[in-house]
Amino acid sequence: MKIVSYSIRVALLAALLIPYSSVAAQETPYVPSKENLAARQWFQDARFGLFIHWGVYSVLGKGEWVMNNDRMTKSEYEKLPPRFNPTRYDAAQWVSLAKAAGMKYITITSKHHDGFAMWNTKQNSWNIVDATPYGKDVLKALAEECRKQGIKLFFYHSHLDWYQNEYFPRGRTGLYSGRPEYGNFDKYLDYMDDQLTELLTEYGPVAGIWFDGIWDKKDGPWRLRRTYDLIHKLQPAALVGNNHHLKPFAGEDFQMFEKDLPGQNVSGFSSGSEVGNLPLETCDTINGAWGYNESDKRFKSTKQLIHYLARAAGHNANFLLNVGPKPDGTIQDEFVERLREMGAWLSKNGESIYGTRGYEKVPPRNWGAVTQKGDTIYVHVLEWQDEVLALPKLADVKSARLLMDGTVVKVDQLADATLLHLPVGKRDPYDTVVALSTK
Ligand code: FHN
Repeated sequence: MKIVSYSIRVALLAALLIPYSSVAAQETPYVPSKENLAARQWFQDARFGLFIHWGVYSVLGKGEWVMNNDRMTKSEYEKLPPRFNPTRYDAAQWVSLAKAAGMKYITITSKHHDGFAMWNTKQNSWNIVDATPYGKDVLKALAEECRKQGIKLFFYHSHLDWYQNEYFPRGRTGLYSGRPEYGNFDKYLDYMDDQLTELLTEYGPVAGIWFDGIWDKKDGPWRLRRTYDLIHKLQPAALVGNNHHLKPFAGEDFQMFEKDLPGQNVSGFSSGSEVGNLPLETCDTINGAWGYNESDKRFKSTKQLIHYLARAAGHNANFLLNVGPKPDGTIQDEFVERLREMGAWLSKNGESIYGTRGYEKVPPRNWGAVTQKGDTIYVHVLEWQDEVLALPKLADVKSARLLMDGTVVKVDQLADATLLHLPVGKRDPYDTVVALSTK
């Protein structure tokens, strides 16, 4: 009886509180620091990052949603950490792989929706050091290696939590975990802020926090701005992004899209994602899964992945490409192979991606995408069989060459169009880049 009345009180209180979107709209304006603005510039120039979804769920090889999808209770799920012993985890190898792929940053799950901390949190023992035979802090090792090899590190952090009892009232997911029908959501938010404080004070410079999961209870009394301000207080340059699938709120530093280029909604996630004016990022998987999925063999080809990278750049967005490492700490061969092939292409064509911005005069088309840096316009020819490619008139073009080997490309200037004559037999199997010089 006592429990019921408490839960009703909590539910009423939650109902009275304003949804997070309206709270955000009423917030005082956010003025990013000088360090933060510089970090945004770096972020936009970086263009390509490695997303890593890794947790105890990898033991089952059915993706990171297995607790929810298989309707596991907390006590059933608690059997996974004792089985998680990634003895083949080698942070140096992961970072080297990201670098070989041409990536400039890594975003790794510190905590996914199962609430399990992949670092040595002091808040409870639901973490890799206290609950697994491995007993080591994988984020610490990764942070150190990233610093050594000059790669920036972001933490993906789930707002949504299927494990904590205080995550109450619950949202749309995590309903089979066997948690009690009461809890103190404010206490949960304090806990989350305390965990974030650990991540932002004990792991060196953190490039940013990548939030996810707020969509689970989007009208909940989230204290987004308070959390964002805490992050910026602890590390002013840390970039805050939130995968809420909406236009950014005050306090956020970049806008993200999931399995969609900015402005598209193929995934079904992006219906509310009106494109704002912050730096942009889109993320996608190599097969269909974020966390390790043993049976998912629908691998995208290297060509598809390079096309996505080029199209993202044409849309002025970064590409955050995911791997879900195995429970032993290794990354499966199919992923490694594709990442290395992307890196090989980037080693020759990287100047058309890094440090560029989407070229607004020629927005992305089915045939390809266009980027720009300084006096050079880069035409990424992705799906074009013919010899002559017509672009809207680009008045300033002085000369053109293939980026891969310098072959001269003939340009015809018509009254209302610029024609590029693409040399026969000189197509890159992935993306033929024509560099147009305007100087
Ligand atoms: O539920 C998550 C999912 O597991 C994964 O982390 C992706 C990555 O963008 N985001 C969520 C779904 O929007």
